[in-house]
Amino acid sequence: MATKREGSTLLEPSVAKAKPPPLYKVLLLNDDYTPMEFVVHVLKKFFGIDEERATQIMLKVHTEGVGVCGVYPRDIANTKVEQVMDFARQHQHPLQCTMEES
Ligand code: NFA
Repeated sequence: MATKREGSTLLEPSVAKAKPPPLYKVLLLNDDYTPMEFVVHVLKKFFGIDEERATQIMLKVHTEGVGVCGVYPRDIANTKVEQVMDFARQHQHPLQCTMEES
């Protein structure tokens, strides 16, 4: 049997370590039309962020093009993206929300 060594990528299958599940960043993207107050509202409503921090994140998205709303396991991140996209569509704003492995 192969000897198990810390840091090795060549482990015997029977002693392979379980990898922790990946985390995903949920991102908001800037656009020219969605009102700033709507973006702040989204950050408070779906990500539990307070007014001051939500305003900081909104301004980062506005000036830099993208910002992180939070970091979650895949299914939770995916649900957040769907909730934000549905809410923006219901209000006829073009706000885009996406996710990427963190
Ligand atoms: N850029 C938008 C505006 O000037 C505000 C905005 C911020 C939109 C963050 C999307 C994300 N009204």
